[in-house]
Amino acid sequence: MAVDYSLYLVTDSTQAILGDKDLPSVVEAAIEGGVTIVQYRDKKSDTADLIRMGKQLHAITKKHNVPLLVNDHVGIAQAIGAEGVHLGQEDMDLQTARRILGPGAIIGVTANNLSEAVVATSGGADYLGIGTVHATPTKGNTKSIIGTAGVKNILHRLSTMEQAIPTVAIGGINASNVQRVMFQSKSLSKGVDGVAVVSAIVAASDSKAAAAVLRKSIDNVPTTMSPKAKENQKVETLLSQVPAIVKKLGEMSPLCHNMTNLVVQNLAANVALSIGASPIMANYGEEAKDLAGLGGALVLNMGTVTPDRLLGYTTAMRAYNEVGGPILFDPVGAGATEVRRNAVKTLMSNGYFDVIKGNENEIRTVLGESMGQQKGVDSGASTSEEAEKVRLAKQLAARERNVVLMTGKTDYLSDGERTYAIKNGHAYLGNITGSGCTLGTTIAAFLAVHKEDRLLAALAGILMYEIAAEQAAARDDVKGPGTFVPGFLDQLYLMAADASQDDSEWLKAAKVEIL
Ligand code: 3NM
Repeated sequence: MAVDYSLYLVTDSTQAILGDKDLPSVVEAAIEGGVTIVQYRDKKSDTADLIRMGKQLHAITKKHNVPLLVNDHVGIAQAIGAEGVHLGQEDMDLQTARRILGPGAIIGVTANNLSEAVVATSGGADYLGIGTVHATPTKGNTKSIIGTAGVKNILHRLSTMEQAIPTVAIGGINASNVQRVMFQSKSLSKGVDGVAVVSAIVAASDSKAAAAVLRKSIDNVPTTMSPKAKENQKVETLLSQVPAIVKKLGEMSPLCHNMTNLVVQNLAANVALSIGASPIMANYGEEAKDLAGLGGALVLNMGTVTPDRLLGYTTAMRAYNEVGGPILFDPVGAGATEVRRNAVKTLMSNGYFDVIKGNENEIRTVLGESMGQQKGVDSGASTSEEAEKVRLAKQLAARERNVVLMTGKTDYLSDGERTYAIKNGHAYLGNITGSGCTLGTTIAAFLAVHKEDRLLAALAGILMYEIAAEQAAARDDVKGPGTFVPGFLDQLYLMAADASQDDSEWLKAAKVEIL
């Protein structure tokens, strides 16, 4: 029998999740809403109660032709004639369970890492529950939060194995993130077959409606990261859309929420104002819960990171991810210290970034390819050939299914499918502090107003920023880095004003090549 794992309900009978509702009614409503498989999970009840409830649930699932699995208790599964069991790593071993339940039983295993996944698959598991994807209050003793990047790693490994095994992702999955989890965790060769949820259905006041919303999202997961990638490929096609996007930015004046380092606060706020965005420099993560709903974008800049800030960043990421608000991640000095290398891992496993922007060392570190010790936060001279830089940007974008900008004398912009080289900017940008960080601020503002094609939004921001720098450097009153900063802010401001008048002469200076 082919099992449909697409919407996998795991029950919970605790007051915190189920409340005063009746579990069999919740399960039946959830099946009516679109749940395709049910796991009875009860860590507290004694045998008699487990059998009583198990029988009631099985009567319901059988009526709807949906398999019922029992968590952990192989004997209970056998006693009530359930279709199978789900085994955690601390539960009975797979082979013993198989011997007891026979070849026809569905036996699933929880896998938190590559080796657990490989062992369970070669040991004959019928499916894997991969997690914990996001932190969840539902299960206190989860081992580690692996994020969608962790799920993707496991899927990639599984795709190289002889046995094809279905998988479900579990942990903190709900209506607001289910599409992102399914979309992002897909490796080039393999995606999850479904998602397993507890609280998103069991804690909901209307479990049928909650299941139906999840069902609809699962059935409509986007298949490509850039629906416009095909039509928006040629440089001319992209450039022709830039003026309208710059104009829209001025009209919408989106909120540009910066959680950035101590050094660039003032310049970042001024750049945001000059291009026509509305900056807020809120570094306290709890504030993101309100700010994320305002239609803006978030910049997470890792410079001058502290434990407090890291906590704030993860809270803010979550808030923006939940509403689908764009986030730009700037892993400043990613390879400089052990603290920052770990901070990158924490952030990358906590959610999704729409754009990752960094110099070559930083992108390499985020990709997990160590460069050895990086000195400070300066970009340092690059010795790599263009092909190597393109590989790094493209590979990270393909892995994360997002947009990656690798900055340098030439910038490389990729979404894993399309890659461009941008040769604008001026040497003075390298002589002032915060020029990379405030490019991040600029791109974030553009992401907020142009959601259809994030690569194009980023390109518009890069061009406005770097061409303004060229114009500023050419001004008579600009004599060096000190006078460059005010001249640069003026040029950004003037370009925004021109855009409002449909004047986009400046765009003629764009130096963009498709690779
Ligand atoms: N197993 P919710 S996480 C039962 O990581 C369970 O193995 C997990 O609950 C694992 O959908 C989890 O409410 C709880 O976040 C998932």
